[in-house]
Amino acid sequence: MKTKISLLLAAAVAFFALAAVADEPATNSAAALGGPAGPVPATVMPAPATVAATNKIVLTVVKVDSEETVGENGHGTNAVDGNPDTFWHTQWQDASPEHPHEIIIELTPPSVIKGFTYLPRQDDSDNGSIKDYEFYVSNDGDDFGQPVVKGAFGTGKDKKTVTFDPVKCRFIKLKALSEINDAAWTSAAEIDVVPNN
Ligand SMILES: [Ca+2]
Repeated sequence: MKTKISLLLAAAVAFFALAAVADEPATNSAAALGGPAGPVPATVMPAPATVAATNKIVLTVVKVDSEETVGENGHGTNAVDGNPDTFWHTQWQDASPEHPHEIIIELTPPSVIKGFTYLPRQDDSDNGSIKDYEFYVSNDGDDFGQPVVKGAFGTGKDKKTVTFDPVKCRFIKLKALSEINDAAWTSAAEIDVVPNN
């Protein structure tokens, strides 16, 4: 009888010992979740990435028929750099190619636009300021079809805005047919589009 009781006690001790061990991980886990003892990786979120909050269309010059890069900084890219003090100017140093002159600009992303703007050069000279123009759009950069709009800019240094029915496109082309003083050049401080929104 005494042996049986001892065996039962031993079994009971073993049972509670095993139960305590089995319980241990759960106890530790609960302590980790609720206790102050250190960070809990699963609940630590990384800082959110900064997302540029802008819908601005990025303009990239893909072609100009002519640009002066020796006598002055007349690169075509100056027409979309956001700086009114820099401008695209067709060649004049060793030769002055005749009209028409044109600049092709890619829109990223392709966008629905309802117009474009032209800012003439903002220094004291009028050389190259556009008079007669044609404006085209394209989806592939090759086929521009018929002009979306054509007209003539007035004189003056103010920004000219031309609007038309909204059209989706990936490329625009501004073709200059004449200069306000009938010289051979074309210049542009800034060319931009008017988004349809
Ligand atoms: Ca510029």
